[in-house]
Amino acid sequence: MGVLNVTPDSFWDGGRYRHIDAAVAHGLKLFAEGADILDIGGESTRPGASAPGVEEELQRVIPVIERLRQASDVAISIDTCSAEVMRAAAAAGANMINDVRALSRPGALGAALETGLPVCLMHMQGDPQTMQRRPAYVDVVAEVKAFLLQRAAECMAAGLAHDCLILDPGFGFGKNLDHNLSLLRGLEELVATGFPVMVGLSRKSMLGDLLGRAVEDRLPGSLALAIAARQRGARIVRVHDVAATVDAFRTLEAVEGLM
Ligand code: 8Y7
Repeated sequence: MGVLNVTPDSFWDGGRYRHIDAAVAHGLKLFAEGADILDIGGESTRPGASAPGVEEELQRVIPVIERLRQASDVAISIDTCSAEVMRAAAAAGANMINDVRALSRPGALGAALETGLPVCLMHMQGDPQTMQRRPAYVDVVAEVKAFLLQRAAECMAAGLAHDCLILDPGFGFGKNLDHNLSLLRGLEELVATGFPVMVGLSRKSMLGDLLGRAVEDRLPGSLALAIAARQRGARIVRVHDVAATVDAFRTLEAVEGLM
């Protein structure tokens, strides 16, 4: 899965259409590099970020989805927590919902159900404003797994099909370096639930903590984390660097005799 963020700082100035053009071009580039899915997001969930209004989020993502849908048959994931954005994205041709709040916002579960699309449920401790202040767990693997299974059960009770659910431990979302490493070491426990597992590790601050590197110098570390996740059974790996990750995975597959 390639990351396509549509979250410029000043989206409402005269540069708006240029931003949309650039986002579409970047999405098509990631598709050509081998991404099976593009994850399109209009709300920054980085630590400390504040949320845009729903109108602004719609204005950012819907034109990009429409244009990518016209231009290619890449699978499109909408990265949103908003019921309204889920509905509009599905109508514009999105194929999947990625909700870092696991359908907890009012109306989100109902909207996801209406779309009939698969949904990635992600674990987060706290909210993006405050989550990295003092994350705390007794047993991070057990707690994240229990939360995701509970949420999956609630979604299925509401009518979502088992086949439509994907689970994600939410690396960096209310987790310190030790928590993130424990979750990655224990990823097979989540894989053993039988739900497909998705991970996002690309260029995250755990690599800053581990290596002391700035975000632009975290590709080698990101590839190591992507490989570690894949070896433990992750089915969807959300990355910024598609071409490099495809090379790493093709190499891994050759070694493992998968191709
Ligand atoms: C993740 C994510 C981000 C992740 C899922 C970043 C939207 C932060 N990370 N969605 N989104 N899993 N499912 O650094 O780990 O890319 S945004």
